Amino acid sequence: MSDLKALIFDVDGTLADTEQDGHRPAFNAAFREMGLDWDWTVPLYGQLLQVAGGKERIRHYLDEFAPGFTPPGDLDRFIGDLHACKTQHFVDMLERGEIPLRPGVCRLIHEARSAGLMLAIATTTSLTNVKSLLRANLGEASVRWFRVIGAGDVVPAKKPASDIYHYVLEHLDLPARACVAIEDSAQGLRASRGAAITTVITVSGYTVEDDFSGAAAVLEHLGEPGMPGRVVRGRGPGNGVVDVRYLDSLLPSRHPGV
Ligand code: XBP
Ligand code: MG
Repeated sequence: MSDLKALIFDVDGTLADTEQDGHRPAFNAAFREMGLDWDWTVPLYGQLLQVAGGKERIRHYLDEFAPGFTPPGDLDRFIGDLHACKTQHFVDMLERGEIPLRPGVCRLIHEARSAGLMLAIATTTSLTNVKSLLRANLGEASVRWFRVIGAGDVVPAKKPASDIYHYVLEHLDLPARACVAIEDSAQGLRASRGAAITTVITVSGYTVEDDFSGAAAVLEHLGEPGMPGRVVRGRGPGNGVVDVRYLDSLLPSRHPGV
């Protein structure tokens, strides 16, 4: 019998490779729409990703790269409006089908549902973005497949703080030892491991150089039959395809005494 009761997915970089060609152009489109001449290039955005959360990232950019900028009116209001505009551009891209799921994500979600596992999301991005990503790629009903969607501002501190994972565990009413998290970044790994959750990393564009100490395994992606994911570090699934049985085998209860 499986000790594994729930899978908890990160969103950006994990469900889909959203950052470079999703969030980044959406930010730039919002800047243009609001008459700002800012351009978040691919390398600059890589630096800005050190700060999780879009609103927090805009604030960090102002502090570090545009200290002389004077907002029209209240700064919090300005950042909120700019971020809302960015979210609309991001959702538009999703609705145009421009942001697909990563290999193995759809397969594993269906397999986990068939195996009776609970599904959850733990993300820094907004609930609007999560629902739009799920609906665009898995259909209207898919939002309800997730018992808990922990997103955005529901917790005070975003990743790498563990708040969002504690929130999800509490709402799943499960102990960490019954769950596996799937993440793509060192920040996400810090958040999940801070809540003592076994974590598998599927590396994404901006995170290949991250330090993934503490991960149960680091993989290229979740893999599909005929398209196995390469194992970067740790023990991968024998056939390169992450399934429920493999994830269950990573739980601490499967390695007593370690
Ligand atoms: C990744 C993030 C987010 C996105 C932007 O979140 O840090 O901030 O870059 O999303 P995760 P918003 O990996 O936890 O899914 O602009 O909606 O904040
Ligand atoms: Mg991520």
